[in-house]
Amino acid sequence: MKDFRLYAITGENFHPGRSLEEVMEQAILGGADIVQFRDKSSGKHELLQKAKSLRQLTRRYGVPLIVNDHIDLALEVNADGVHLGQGDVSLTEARHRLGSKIIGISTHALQEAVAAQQNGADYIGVGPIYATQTKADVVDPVGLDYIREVSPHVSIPYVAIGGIKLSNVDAVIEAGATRICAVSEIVGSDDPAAVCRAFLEKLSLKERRS
Ligand code: TZP
Ligand code: MG
Repeated sequence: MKDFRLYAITGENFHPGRSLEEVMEQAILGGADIVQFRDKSSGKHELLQKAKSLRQLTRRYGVPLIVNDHIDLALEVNADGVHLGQGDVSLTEARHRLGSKIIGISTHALQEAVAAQQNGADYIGVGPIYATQTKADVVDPVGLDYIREVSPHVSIPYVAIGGIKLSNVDAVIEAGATRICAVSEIVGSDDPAAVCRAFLEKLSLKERRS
């Protein structure tokens, strides 16, 4: 898979009055280089309409589109891949259905990270680093130590997620993360593009120093 640095996930409840497309376009214009469509409340028809529209948008900018949870939907709109949780279908089954598409999986502990890599994930989510209100059934924060733990054991890309804000991302980067994922900080901002630029500036500063 093409590498990425700033992973923006949709969260429509954070931007009432602004459309999914306009907010995600702003994120992309600010430099988000991968987008995940995550929607836990829409019905089937609405999910399809939104996924199609995000597919058009991301295609226009050459940005990969990942669909959370729904393999069928990802295949239907020809998304670039799927993001799974630990309780979702197995990586083996997902790989069987998705062929060479991107498969990412959330991990919360080292053994999950190692298993994900062994079982063919293309990338893993590492978190939640900090407490977050965005995900209803989220596990307790794993903290920065999990980033330090994962780095030497995993060779596939890993992305830090969970409660990451411009105000705390420096510590996440210091702990070793080179890829950042956020929902509320990006899509809940009045200026998603500026937030994305600021995240990328912080990641670049670290790259220049190392
Ligand atoms: N998976 C782990 S934490 C999380 C997801 C989807 C939510 C992250 O949202 P936020 O708003 O960036 O804390
Ligand atoms: Mg899931």
